[in-house]
Amino acid sequence: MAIREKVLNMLENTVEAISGEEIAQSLGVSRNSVWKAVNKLKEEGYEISAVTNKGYTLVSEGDSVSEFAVKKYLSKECAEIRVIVRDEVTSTQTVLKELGDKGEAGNLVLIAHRQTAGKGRLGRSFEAPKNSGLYMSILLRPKFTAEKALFITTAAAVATAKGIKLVTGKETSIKWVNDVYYQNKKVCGILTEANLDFESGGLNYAVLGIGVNITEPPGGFPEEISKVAAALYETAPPERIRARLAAEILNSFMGYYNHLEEKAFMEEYRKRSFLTGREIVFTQGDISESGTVVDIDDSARLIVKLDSGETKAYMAGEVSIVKNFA
Ligand code: BT5
Repeated sequence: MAIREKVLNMLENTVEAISGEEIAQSLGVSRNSVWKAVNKLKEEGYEISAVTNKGYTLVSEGDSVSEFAVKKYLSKECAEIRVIVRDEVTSTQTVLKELGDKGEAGNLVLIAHRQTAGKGRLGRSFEAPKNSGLYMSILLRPKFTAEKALFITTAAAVATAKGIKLVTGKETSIKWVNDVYYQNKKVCGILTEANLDFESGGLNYAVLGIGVNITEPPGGFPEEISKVAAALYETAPPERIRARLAAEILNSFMGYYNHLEEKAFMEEYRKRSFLTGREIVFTQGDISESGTVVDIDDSARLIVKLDSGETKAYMAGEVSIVKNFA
């Protein structure tokens, strides 16, 4: 256990203030190490007061995310998960893909407090301002074929919706294929990027990225996305929401991922489908077709009854909604 974990444990278990000297003695480390550990905890969001001649008290756990804060909530499905937390990265996807290229083992989770170049699909960007959301990627080394890897996104969408429900009590829906919606707006985007092994037809690795807006950034979302983006909380969220949410999404996702072929998530995906019953325009490249979404099949294809009367199943593409929300 790192020194700061031990310091945190002591602070969590002490009601009265505890001096740096006492902590140092009981852990067998220097006072300077205690001081450094306290500062690191503060950086991670823990509110720790220091009163002269008395010592340290844990005032609040804030919305801290740290490796051990996340690990505390992980279930046995995540026994092999390793967690890294960084203050700022370009994109958690980019960092993990670089590690994947270098041969890093799978089941590695990277969470950042902020991304300076958050990625969406097809070269789009994902806004990830400081401490406003959960920005997390997972490096996976799937044993299954590239075709099955499509279900990583599907499973992740359900895992995210379930994690949100468990931790916040809030109901969300899933907009095919990779968005989670809260109150008719996008609260989460999901991106899966794969590195293919052409010889085996399998994958060298896949990186799954999940970005959840927890609160709006100070001053609100940037204008370009203010009409489409939502956050789970309008005011300050409950303590440690990001660490708990990260862990619950991982618990649920790894449960599905470890038995992906069972597709146990499909029923919930359909139940939470935002598009079913809605009139839409489907676009893929130059093709644009309008109709009504009737279902999502077991291959996670969107089933649309086109205005022409024909029924089509789409694997991938963009969907915009024609009719206003009911
Ligand atoms: C996505 O792409 O929604 C995938 C987003 C994945 C984000 C995670 S965060 C952790 C990991 N690291 C990364 O760098 N990425 C992943 P797409 O379906 O293409 O949607 C992108 C579009 O969503 C943008 O063009 C905007 O319109 C909108 N958008 C951007 N930022 C948003 C936000 N914070 N909340 C809601 N909508 C947003």
